[in-house]
Amino acid sequence: MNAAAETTDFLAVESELGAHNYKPLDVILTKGEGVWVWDVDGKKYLDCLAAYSAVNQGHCHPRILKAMVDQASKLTLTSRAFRNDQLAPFYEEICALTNSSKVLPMNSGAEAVETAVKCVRKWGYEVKGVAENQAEIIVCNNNFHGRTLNIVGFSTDPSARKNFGPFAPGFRVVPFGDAAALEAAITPNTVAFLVEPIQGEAGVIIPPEGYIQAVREICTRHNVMLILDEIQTGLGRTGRLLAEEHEGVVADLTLVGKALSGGFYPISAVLSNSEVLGVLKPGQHGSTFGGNPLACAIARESLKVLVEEGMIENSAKQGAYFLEGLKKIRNNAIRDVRGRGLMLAVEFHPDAGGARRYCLELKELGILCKETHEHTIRFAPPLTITRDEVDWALERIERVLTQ
Ligand code: IF1
Repeated sequence: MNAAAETTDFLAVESELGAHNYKPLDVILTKGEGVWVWDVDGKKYLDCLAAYSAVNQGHCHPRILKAMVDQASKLTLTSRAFRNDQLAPFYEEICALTNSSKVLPMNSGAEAVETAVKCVRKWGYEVKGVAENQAEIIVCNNNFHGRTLNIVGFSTDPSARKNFGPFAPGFRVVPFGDAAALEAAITPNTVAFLVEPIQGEAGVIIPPEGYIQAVREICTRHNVMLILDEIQTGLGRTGRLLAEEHEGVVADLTLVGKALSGGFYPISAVLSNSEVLGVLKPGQHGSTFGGNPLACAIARESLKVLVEEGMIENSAKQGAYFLEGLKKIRNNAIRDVRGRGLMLAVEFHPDAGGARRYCLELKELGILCKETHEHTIRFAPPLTITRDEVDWALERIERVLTQ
């Protein structure tokens, strides 16, 4: 088959045999290297999504690949019924890097969120003294924390919730960015506040300066656990290792995932700076693949690469330059341009016809990006992007957005 025929067949087979729970761009990728990906027709694209920040280190990073292949040739999975020689070093390295005192490894981001919810509830009953089954957790409107039933149960996105009920009780929703609203929602049964430092899926919504500091102080004063979901904002995306650092805040539980594996393998972790993880006793939580030696070996190298190759500093530097370039683009349809580090967004006015058409036009010019909630384009390339590659992207983005 020639490549063009192959592309058509991919679409037909996906449409016929796959569930239609996504509406991807019609590009069939076959190779990735650094910030670049290639489709089956040999066309090259700059990846401005980085798998929603799971490929911060760049596609197929050679050092992470080597760590994966070496470990996969030795030992991949033991279950947690036995120990392995990668888990303790992973614990030491991620706790030292994030100044954490306890860690619980899981696989997907949603599993890390669910694990944190279970732990803060258990802490609430066994340490804080909340009556059994009365624990409340506060979340924000327009949150995105994953797709499991419990998590969509506290989503405010109708399409994430419709016809998936009934949902678990015990969650309250407050406006994002409003610390006073958080304090007003706290009751004696409140055990935690779960929030993204910057709301990713909602469209890179950056809270007012000082919000995270304010919620940290409120949670401390009310003996409520602060859970920061850094699954998307963490690991260098916003120009710091963790987004919480922009406000000098230390959460009680910090959730990481995605780039914890550099895009090679599902790995997530619940990091704790308090003893809330200490409430778990053997047999009370776990997962078949959680903390497996292959995952740990990959995560160890992914973290090393992020730090040793200056990706966090590069995210801050290139992100500031990228944002400045986006802000210079003149188009009356643009409502807002915002971002922190390499977590950037261009929001269009609701009556401007939607952002997807710009994504389609950018694809034709060799840039892959994704709209969110119809009117916003996110630009979030791998943190390895160079100044020249940002210039290459900006020239094309300006061309499309000013047509
Ligand atoms: C998809 C969105 C982003 C996350 C935060 C937890 C999770 C995610 C802040 C759960 C995952 C992913 C899910 C992925 C697309 C992507 C996404 F568009 F869905 F919302 F990034 F914004 N917390 N986000 O962003 O992690 O269980 O997926 O490993 O559903 O296609 P996960």
